[in-house]
Amino acid sequence: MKYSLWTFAVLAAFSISSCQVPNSVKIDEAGIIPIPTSISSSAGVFELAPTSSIQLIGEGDDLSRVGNFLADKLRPATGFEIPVSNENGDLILELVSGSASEKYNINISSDQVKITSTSAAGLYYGMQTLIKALPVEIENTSKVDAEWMIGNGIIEDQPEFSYRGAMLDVARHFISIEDVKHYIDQMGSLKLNYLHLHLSDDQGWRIEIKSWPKLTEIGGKTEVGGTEGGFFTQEDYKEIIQYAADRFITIVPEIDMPGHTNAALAAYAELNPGVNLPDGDFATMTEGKIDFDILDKNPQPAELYTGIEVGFSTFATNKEITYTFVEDVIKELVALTPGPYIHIGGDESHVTEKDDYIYFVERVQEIVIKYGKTSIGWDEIATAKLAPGTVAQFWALEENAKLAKEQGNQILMSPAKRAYLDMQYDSTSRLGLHWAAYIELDDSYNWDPATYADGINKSDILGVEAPLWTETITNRSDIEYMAFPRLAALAEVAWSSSERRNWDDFKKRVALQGKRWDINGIEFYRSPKVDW
Ligand code: TNX
Repeated sequence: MKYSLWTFAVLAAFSISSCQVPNSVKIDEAGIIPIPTSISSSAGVFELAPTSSIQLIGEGDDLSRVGNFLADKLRPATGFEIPVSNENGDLILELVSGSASEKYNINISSDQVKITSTSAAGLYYGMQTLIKALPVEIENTSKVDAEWMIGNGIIEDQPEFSYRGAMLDVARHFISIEDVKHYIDQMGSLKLNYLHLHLSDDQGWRIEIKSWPKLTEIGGKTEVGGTEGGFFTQEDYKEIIQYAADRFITIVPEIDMPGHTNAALAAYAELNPGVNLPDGDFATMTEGKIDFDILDKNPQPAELYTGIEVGFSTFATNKEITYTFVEDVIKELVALTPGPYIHIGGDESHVTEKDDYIYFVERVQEIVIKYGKTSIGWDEIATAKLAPGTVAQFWALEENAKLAKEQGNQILMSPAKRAYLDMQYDSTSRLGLHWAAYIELDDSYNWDPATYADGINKSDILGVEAPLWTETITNRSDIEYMAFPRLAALAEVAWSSSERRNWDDFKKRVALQGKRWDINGIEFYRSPKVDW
């Protein structure tokens, strides 16, 4: 016999490891969400080994933090030590010189994986891609037996939009700091980079303001349904900001005004318009007529509100005390908030006279500018004169988005029919509203921000944000049911180009993502559109 059995066995083993890469480990078959700009797969595999280690090339705390994140993610399931250092390693994170961008590359060969970027944020996104390129078992928090293989290849990736956001409404139901952090973790894994916190509404005021303490003492007491509310102390808020920043996520705080302000109006009588009398209060009536002078001097505090109807409250836009108040709040928020934006709300102010509304929005933008920040507001603010740089968040009316564009301002895309995570999936969904639409997973996925609204093009758009309103949502499990899998679809809409997006392909990838969510204990909605 010319060839021994051994030779045959060695040849067979060689061909499996270097040529016939099983489909399950091919890099272009991995369930990477959002889909990268380009993936090219080649022969062979990289395998994580007990001796694997992370090598950092470059300087800075951000770089070490990304290295440690990766190590912390890989250690539990593999049981490997995975040291992090500047010494030679087979998992390389390299900060390269060049103007900082979120772009990254990954080069996977049989002996090493190398991620390069000009920024630590880019390396963080590369790391998230690498994790999704590994077998789903990597999500386990204790050791499992698996072959930790990744198919060889090259990934090049960069985001389509610079603002990729999610919003949590912590006002209708208060959401604990732990649950906010948990949401931030999920956002990071989907390469989202802005978390908008809706901190005040009719039903609650959720951020401590030291100069106006009754906002939280009174305004934070309750929530929708009458259960106990809550609020973030300034220390809590700073903790959230840091936790988010460690994951390259910027917090955008929102104080919704001049409407949606009942909680503040319950805390401070003087912010109320004088004529806002509770039913049946005749104390300020003279001969059956309301005495407006007395009311203006002695306005009544509003009652705390625990329902879900909106549009009935307004600050007194004609009183100086209102602007003193707004300035104090903005000053304290700005001192705590490193990000560039303050969200000033501005939606559904149905009981504010149009002229008063415009005056208010214009004045509040100036206050935000005075403290060095840029305003974002719901699309209605575009009916006022927008300051340069102010961003209009499109949720309802295309004509408002157009008004913003005509003024030379950018638009943040959150069309309620596609991007609202509080909309029901269908009529059987156990939670959610449906005033805008029923939104199944394919509806969240199959739209293009750059063509969605007539006349609004890619260059007019700052980015995409997925808001989660919490009228019907009370805890982590509710959040997970509404946000997942749709947040993954919207993250791909925000990150990946429309040419790269494909529903049939996404369906396969999100099914793999579902396995990860199962391991993470995330109670996502099992959309019937996907073969989970
Ligand atoms: C409309 S979206 C609102 C919110 C509600 C939401 C419920 C927007 C700017 N205003 O106050 O929570 O609908 O889907």
